[in-house]
Amino acid sequence: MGPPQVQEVLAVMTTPQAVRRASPRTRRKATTPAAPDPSAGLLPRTEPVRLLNPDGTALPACDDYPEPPVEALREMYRRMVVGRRFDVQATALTKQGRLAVYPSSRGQEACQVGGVLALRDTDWVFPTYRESMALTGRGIDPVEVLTLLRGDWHCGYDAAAMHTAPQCTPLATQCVHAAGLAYGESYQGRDTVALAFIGDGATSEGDFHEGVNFAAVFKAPVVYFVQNNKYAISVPLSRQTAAPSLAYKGVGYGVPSEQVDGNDPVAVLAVLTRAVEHARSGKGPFLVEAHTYRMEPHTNADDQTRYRDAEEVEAWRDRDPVARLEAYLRARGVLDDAAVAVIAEEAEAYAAALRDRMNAQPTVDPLSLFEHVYAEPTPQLVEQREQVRAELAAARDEEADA
Ligand SMILES: Cc1ncc(C[n+]2csc(CCOP(=O)(O)OP(=O)(O)O)c2C)c(N)n1
Ligand SMILES: [Mg+2]
Repeated sequence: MGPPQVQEVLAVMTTPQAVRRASPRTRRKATTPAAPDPSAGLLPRTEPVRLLNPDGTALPACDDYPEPPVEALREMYRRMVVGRRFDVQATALTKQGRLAVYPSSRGQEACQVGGVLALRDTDWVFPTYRESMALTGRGIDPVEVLTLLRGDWHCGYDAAAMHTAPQCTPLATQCVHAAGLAYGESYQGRDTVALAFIGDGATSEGDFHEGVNFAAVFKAPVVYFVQNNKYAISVPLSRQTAAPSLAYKGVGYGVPSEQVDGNDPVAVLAVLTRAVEHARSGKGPFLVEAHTYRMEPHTNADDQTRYRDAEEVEAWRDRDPVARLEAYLRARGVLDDAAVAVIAEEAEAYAAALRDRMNAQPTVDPLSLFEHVYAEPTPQLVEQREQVRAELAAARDEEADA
């Protein structure tokens, strides 16, 4: 006898007797415990972590994210106030022609400062063009931070000494650099963590996905810190992603993620502290999405009125991170008028010194542009350098004759 045909098998399986025979089995199957959810521990909370209300009053404590020590919060407040004053000064410098371009991070102070405050000095930061405040908050000389934005060809600070990569203008490339550095450090037995700042728009770039994937597979200690400020220049988040939130992008790579209210300084520092600990303890990368808002145009060259309403911007003024932290610290009795005045004075002095130093005309040798491109310059570079040299000499002669 040959093997039963498919139709015959189906006919036997669907007789009433066969269905009755199968039913106890089906019942047993229904009571079998479900397999563990492989995404458990990877998905973010459905709501951003928040420890303070917008008016600075405290919300109930959160077991997963203990509140940072009050001294750290006071220091955070100080750096946020000085950082905001720096930001205002840098914006003014663009209007005076002292700075070519400046992307403000006003409104994002909690993220800028919280990001670097959660790190050790030996950890590495991989910033974008918007992170000037984070870098000054890390203690880098503000003039050196602004060197690139002034139009110079190089990063003004010593990246290796400051454990801070040059500010990245090509979107998301720093995500790959951070993964490589972090992997290299752990490979050599050091417990360095790399923190890569990235914007909401840049999460659509391939480098973001490649960086996160590499870090996940090789357990590189990186914290990917997305500042979702709702816009990529004029492109709103709704045209950027269909994901429930950007933090959900981690699960696809096996990377645990969290979302946080990016205008709540206490929550930002608490979440980042845990993310950094996770990375340092050898568990691989962690993705944090902070919900925040850019209060100023994309840069001084942008006209924000073409793509967003003034009412929208105004609504975010009520969630100001600096006022929020100040109200909280005052209510806890660890900040008073006198302390606020001292910090405000420090911020003024910081801005005045920056203004004075930026008023000095930098002397840049145009021929230095050709150095450091290749160890040995190519024939084309040699030719171009000679061309510039000749043009400069001709201009000098013309000036002397005039
Ligand atoms: C690879 C690449 N593509 C395009 C640009 C042009 N560009 C500069 S900033 C920007 C928007 C980025 O938005 P987002 O990542 O949200 O950061 P934000 O500026 O809001 O901090 C774009 C498209 C670029 N710098 N690099
Ligand atoms: Mg953005």
